[in-house]
Amino acid sequence: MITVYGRNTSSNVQPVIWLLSELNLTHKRLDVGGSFGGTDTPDYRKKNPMGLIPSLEDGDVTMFESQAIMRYIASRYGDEFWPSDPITRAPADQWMEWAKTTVAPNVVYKVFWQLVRTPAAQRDHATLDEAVATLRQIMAIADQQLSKHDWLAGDTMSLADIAFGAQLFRYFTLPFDRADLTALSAYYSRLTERPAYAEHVMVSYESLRAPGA
Ligand SMILES: N[C@@H](CCC(=O)N[C@@H](CS)C(=O)NCC(=O)O)C(=O)O
Repeated sequence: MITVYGRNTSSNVQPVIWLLSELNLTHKRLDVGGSFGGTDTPDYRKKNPMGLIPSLEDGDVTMFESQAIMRYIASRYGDEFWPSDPITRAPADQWMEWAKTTVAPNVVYKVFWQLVRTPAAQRDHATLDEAVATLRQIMAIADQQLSKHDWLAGDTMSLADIAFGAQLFRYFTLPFDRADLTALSAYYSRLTERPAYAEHVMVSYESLRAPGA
């Protein structure tokens, strides 16, 4: 049985569970992290020395880092989202890294953090404004890509879409000034029609809201 440790409101846990669900893999998710705690025990630190979520156990495999976990799951349990051919896989890998290193810092660690996790009185408006401006530029790149084909890395869904799409619920529901991007909006709309996305990514983040945010 695959076990994922991590609360369902985490932007790093959600893509892992979304992937498991897309692949119809039997798994269980345990509430760990945030208000649930459980990340400081010696036993948990053996799974994840950073004391963060998610962590994964699958038989003899124990690991942390959400993107590595996704690559492990997708390559062990099929070829669908992570092609074994390096040439086919390269664009998916490229956009998957882009989603994590370029999009997530702005959507999650800046805009989401300032608007939801930070009391309004303590909000850092310079950080927020800079991230909003950056997002206008980088989401235009995604929009251009998605105007050429249905998925971020080409004509088939890949881990790039899981890594990127998992951030779009926050991106489209947070109250900030987004660029009007037709292909990106249509892509998000298609994602929201996927049952696994609706169940595991479109999860209310109100429990994470700081008092006064
Ligand atoms: N690079 C790590 C980042 C993990 C991370 O920062 N997780 C956050 C949740 S999104 C966390 O564990 N926060 C502490 C907590 O929830 O207790 C990954 O992708 O797995």
